[in-house]
Amino acid sequence: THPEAQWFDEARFGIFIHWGPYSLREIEASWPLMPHSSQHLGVDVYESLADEFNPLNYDPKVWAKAAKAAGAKYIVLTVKHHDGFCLFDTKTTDYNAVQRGPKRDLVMPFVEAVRSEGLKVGLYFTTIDWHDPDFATIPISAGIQSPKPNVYDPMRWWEFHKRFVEQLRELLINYGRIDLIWFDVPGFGADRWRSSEVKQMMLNLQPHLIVNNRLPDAGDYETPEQFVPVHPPDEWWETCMTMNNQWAYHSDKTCYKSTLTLLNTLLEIATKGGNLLLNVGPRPDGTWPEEALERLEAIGTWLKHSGES
Ligand code: FUL
Repeated sequence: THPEAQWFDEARFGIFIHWGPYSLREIEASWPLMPHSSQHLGVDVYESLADEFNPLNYDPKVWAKAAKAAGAKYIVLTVKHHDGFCLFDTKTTDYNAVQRGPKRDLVMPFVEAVRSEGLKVGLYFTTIDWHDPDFATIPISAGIQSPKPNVYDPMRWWEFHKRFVEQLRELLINYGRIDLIWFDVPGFGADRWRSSEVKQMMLNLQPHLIVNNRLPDAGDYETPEQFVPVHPPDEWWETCMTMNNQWAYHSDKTCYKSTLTLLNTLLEIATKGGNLLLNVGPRPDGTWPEEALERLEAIGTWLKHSGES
């Protein structure tokens, strides 16, 4: 890896952010599109949330300050989850924040705020896209299906793939320095994603970039989800974890992990040489839940007093 990627090896603590139109309904990101979901919404109802989404109190400077005070070294924001809604400006689809509800690019102020606090900028960008009409042509045998009708057509797959690459290019060209791309859903194998070509394209644009292992065979680090590995991998790794039991915003205050539990997790991960990517699900207006802020503040105070940050 590039020398300017070494920060990841020492970071220990980052903040993950799951935020989008789904936050309006306190449902999980994207998965309610699936018919078997207990939070199921039909595609039309789900996608109409994009027009309702209007985060009037969105101030990513406040986010970045809260993350920094907690002792975090980087922040990763869901710029596109499986539902396909883009928080950034893109020419590839009109299902994006500039053309729907907010009528503005939500990623630009985020990257600027994170950078100005001296934190590293991470963008979560899932490989799959349930809005894209050509994505639905993934073969059923690939495992992850689309909630939309599913007819495999390889020509249409590559049409989708073109837009996938174009969106990555937009993210790596239009927003200045990006430190990390957090892919999701490591399905279908490297050939279907042209992983090595895609990785080379990304490194040509931003040579210091770190990529997680959910783009098949292209990752710089491993991503255990919701657990701390008993035997940590030899290579770089990062556990991502929720503070409550949903990635996206939920108002239930009763199911949060205690500060002590979160601190224990962070210390165990640090001892084992990994990073903790701890999730916050902002409210639809753009503010962070009190429960999350209190815990982050307490973690920051502890880290400061113990001389860890
Ligand atoms: C998973 C996703 O399906 C979840 O919605 C969430 O984004 C988590 C971090 O990764 O694979």
